[in-house]
Amino acid sequence: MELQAYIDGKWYPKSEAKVSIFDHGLLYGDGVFEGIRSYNSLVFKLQEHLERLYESAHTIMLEIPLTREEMAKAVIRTLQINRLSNAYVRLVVTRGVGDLGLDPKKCKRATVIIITDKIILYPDELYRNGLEIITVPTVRNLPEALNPSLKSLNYLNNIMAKIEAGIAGYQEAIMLNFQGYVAECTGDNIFAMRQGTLVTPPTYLGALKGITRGAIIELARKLKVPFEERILTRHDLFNAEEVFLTGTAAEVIPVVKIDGRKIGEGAPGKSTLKLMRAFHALTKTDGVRYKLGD
Ligand code: PXG
Repeated sequence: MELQAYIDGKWYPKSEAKVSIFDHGLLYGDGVFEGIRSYNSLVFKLQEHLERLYESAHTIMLEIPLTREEMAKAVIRTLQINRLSNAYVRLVVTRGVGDLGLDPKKCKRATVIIITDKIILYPDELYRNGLEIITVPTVRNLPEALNPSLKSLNYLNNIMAKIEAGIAGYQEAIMLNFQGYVAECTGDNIFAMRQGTLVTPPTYLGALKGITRGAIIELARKLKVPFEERILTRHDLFNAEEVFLTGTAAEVIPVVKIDGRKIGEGAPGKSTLKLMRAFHALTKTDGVRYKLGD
C-alpha cells in the first residue's frame, strides 16, 4: 500500500498528497514544524514535541486549528493507517493559502500536514567510530532576528551551513553565533565533556531547545554526571575529553574530530557511551503508546 499522509483532517496516498502553490508555507516559509520518532509503537516524547510546536506557532501568531489532544490523535492515527511501529513523523503547520503578498491576514486557515515514513538511520559505523565535523562560515541566526528556538519552516540558515559542510566533504557542521560562541549544528545540539562536567551552550546563545538535548540533561542528572549550561568556544571543544551531538534523527552520536583536531582519544568516550545506552533505554519507556492491531 502506498504511504498515506494527513492533510487537514483527511488521509491521501503519497502521490495525491498535495498543497496549493498559494500556501504561504511554500511562498514564504511561513509556518512551523516538528520531527518526531516512534520506537516500537511508542511516540517518543510526543507531549514535549507538541508543546514546542504550539509554542513556536504562538510566537509567530499562527493558530493551529486542532487542540493538542486532537493533534496527538491525528499523529497516532497516521502511524496506525501506515502500520508503522518504528517511524519518523514530520508534522508541518503552515500559514495556509493566501495571495501573493506576504500579509498573513490573507490566509484564512492554517494547513496541517502529518507525514510518517520509515526512519532512515545513520550508518552504524558512525556510532561505533564517531563523526568528524567542521565549523562553517555561516553563523547561526541572531535570536533577536529569528530566534533559533522557534522551529520555523525558514531553514535556510541551517541549509547554508549544511551546504558548506558538504563542499568540504563533511556531513554535519558546527554553527557559531554572531559572537563566535558555539551555538549548535545544522540539525543537532552539541555537548562536550570538560574536566568531568557535561556542558552544552544555553539556548539563548542561538540554539534550538532540542527534545533529545532535554532528554540527555535529564539522564545526566539521573546518572549523576555533573552538568552545566555554559558558553563554549571552539577552543573549549578542541580540548574537550568528549563531544557528542543530539537530535531526533541522529539520537546521540559521538564526535571524534573537529576542524582537524582530535577530540580526547579520537574514539567515542565512556560518558558518551553511557548516555547513549541510557538514551536507548529511555526511548523504550518515555512517550505515548499506540496499537497497530493485527
Ligand atoms: N538543532 C536544530 C537546528 C534542529 O533542527 C535539533 C537541534 C535537535 O532537536 P531535537 O528536538 O530533534 O532533539 C534540530 C532537530 C531532519 C531532522 O530530517 C532534523 C531535526 C529533527 C528531526 C529530523 O533533518 N532537527
